[in-house]
Parts: sequence; structure tokens; C-alpha cells
Amino acid sequence: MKVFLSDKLVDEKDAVVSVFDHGLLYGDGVFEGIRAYNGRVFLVDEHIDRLYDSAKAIALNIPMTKTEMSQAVVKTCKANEISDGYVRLVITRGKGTLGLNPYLCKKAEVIIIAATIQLYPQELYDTGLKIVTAGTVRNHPEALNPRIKSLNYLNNVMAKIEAINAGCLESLMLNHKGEVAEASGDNVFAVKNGVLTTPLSSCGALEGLTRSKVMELAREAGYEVHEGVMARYDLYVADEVFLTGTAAEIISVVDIDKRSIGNGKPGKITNELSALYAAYARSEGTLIQ
Ligand code: PXG
Repeated sequence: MKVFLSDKLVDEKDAVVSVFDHGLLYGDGVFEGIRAYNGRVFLVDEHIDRLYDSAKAIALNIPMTKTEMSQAVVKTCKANEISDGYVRLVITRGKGTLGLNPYLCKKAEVIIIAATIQLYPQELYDTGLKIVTAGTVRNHPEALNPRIKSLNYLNNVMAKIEAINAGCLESLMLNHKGEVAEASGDNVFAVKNGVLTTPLSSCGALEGLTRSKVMELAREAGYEVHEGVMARYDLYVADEVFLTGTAAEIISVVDIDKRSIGNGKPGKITNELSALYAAYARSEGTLIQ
């Protein structure tokens, strides 16, 4: 495998960073997870815009232009003959000293890995996921804003641990006010009487690109879509619940905290949106050439 590191492609064995990199020492950095479908990088500009916004929010200067970054993503996919795959784009603060001061890190490190990903077993896309609410509260927006896709994922990792300990693969996260925020690595939607609702990003949700695309596709298909403040109650009594994410795509949730959702099977609207998303994802994107 070839990995893009700093400014060029190197062999996987040479793709190493310093133990003094603040990405490792402090989780100081930002990242993106991007999909490639059918020989194209899906939503690359949107991912790169969000990456630069996350970097801006943590005062991190990315030493490449957005155009150079998207070219580097395509180049890394091409070098690894990726047609359908997953790109992990990581920007760390770079090599510094044993102290927090990020200004002592001279240059941010750029890492691009192009590989594949399977977040959940395929059969769960047919049967749906069971999830539980995590006791770990989503980061307070004035502590670490969940809109920043930072390398500091401990909040999510702790919620994931709770999911796995409960025999589930994913957990629901609430914010400090007890409102629904998102899942540990995906956004959440409820469908009730044909209307879709997803938590506002101000409730502690990452502004997921899959979330945005699904809202757009649902509106085009004639559904009413809202962003709002949601309680767990709204999910328990929904007709359908599903999660969205680059890696997860669209996956139905059929059980939350032992409450069966709707009829306990993936819903009609979830399946319809899933098909629309799959078709869209395979028709759009920046050519890998
Ligand atoms: N919330 C959180 C906390 C996420 O990490 C999403 C929502 C969905 O956002 P997008 O833009 O992807 O629709 C994410 C994204 C992984 C992995 O390796 C996780 C994500 C994306 C890609 C890979 O677990 N999470």
C-alpha cells in the first residue's frame, strides 16, 4: 500500500510519524473519512471544506491548498487502485515538544490512507441495528464543539465501549441537557407519520455530509424534513429510526434501549432513502484518474 505523507506517496512501511507528533501526544488534529464509489471520490469538496473548517476552529494551518488536497486524495486512490473504498485523511499538529503549546509544532502533518472499510456486518443492513443510550454525555459544545471533526475521539470511543459492553454495535449519545445528539460515529434520524427529523447540530451533532445528502434526497422525494431538538422519547415512539454516516451509509435501527422501533423491522422510508443514496453515491464524484 502507498500512503500520502507530508507531500508525497511513500510505501506503507515508510509511512511513520514522530512520537513527538501532537496528534499522538494530545489528539491535536482533525480528520475526514471519505468514500470512493465506482471509480470516483464521493463528495470530496464537501469533505475538504469541512476539514479546513475543523482546522480553522482549532487554529491549525494546513500546509496545502484545498485543490492540492483534493488532488492528493485522488492520487492516493489511484496509486492503490481504489475504485470502491475508504479514504482516511488526517492532519496532525505535527512534531513538537513534550508540552501542549501547539505553536512550537513547526508544520502540520498530512496523512492520506486509501483502503476499504466495513463498519457493520452486511446482514445488519437487512435486519437493522439494536442500540443503547450511552451514559457518556456528548462533548459540551463550548468544551469541544462536536461540529469539529477532531482527532480527539475519546468521547465517542467511551460511548462505543458502552455499546459493545451492552452487546450492541452502536450507542446513542445525548447532550448535557439530555437531548439526542447523535450516535458514537453516525447521525440519527427519526421518521414519524412520513416526516423526518434529525437533531440540530447545536444539540451536539456533527454536521454529517451523509446527513445533509439524505435530507436533500428526502426533500426531493417529497418528504418533509426538520432539524430539531429531540428527546429519546421521539426515537422510542418513531415509526422508523436510522443512522447515517460515510462509513455506515444508511442503516436502520430497530431497537433502542429494548424498545422495539415501529414493527421492529427496517422501515419502508429508510429502505427507499437507502436505495436513493446508493444510486446517487454511484453516480456522483471526482473521477480517480
Ligand atoms: N457523527 C460522528 C461523531 C462521526 O464521527 C458522523 C456523525 C457522520 O458524518 P459523515 O460526514 O460521515 O456523514 C461521523 C462520521 C469510522 C468512521 O472509521 C466514522 C465516521 C466516518 C467515517 C468513518 O468509524 N464518522
